[in-house]
Amino acid sequence: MSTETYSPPAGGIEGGALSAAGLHLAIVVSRFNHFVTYKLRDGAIEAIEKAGGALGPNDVIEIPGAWEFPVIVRSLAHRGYDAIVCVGAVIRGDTPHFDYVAGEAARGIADASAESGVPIAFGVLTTNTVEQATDRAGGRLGNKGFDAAMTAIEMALTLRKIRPPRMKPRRRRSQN
Ligand code: INI
Repeated sequence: MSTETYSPPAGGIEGGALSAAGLHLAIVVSRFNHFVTYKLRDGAIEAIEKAGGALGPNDVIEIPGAWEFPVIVRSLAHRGYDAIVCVGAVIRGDTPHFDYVAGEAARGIADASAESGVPIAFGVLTTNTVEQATDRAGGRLGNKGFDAAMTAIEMALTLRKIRPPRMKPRRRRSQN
């Protein structure tokens, strides 16, 4: 089992190399297992603020469960965000439900990111027990929401370096 958390590049968060200032970021948080996911969300918000970023009132979006991630991130990816952070918790129960929910959430998020070219960080815990989840949501193994947000910031900055920011479409002059 890996206990590694996000490791910033040289000159990382404190050094300003990972500045989120001016980035348009969204956090999508699933409410299922909210005693875990709200802690992940708070970790993601903390990371963005620590990196000098700001979130608008509509940039933290709640969805019912992890199954709903694909449809929402697919839509958000076309709304001008530089990166999106998904935080959720799928915890194994007595039935195979876990496998469907976790598998489709992961696949849908990966597909939306690859198709849109917008980084979408996967801060969705998939664990066998509640304890494994709480350990990773501000517990003894850190906060994977924080880590996912830092990953999203780093990826947005990396893409800015290797490609110019998208031009805003020019408004057409009215004919009269
Ligand atoms: N959703 C989760 O985010 N985590 C879970 O652990 C979970 N389990 O175990 O059922 C879960 N189910 C709900 C699912 O994401 C959908 O919201 C639901 O099926 C309605 O589409």
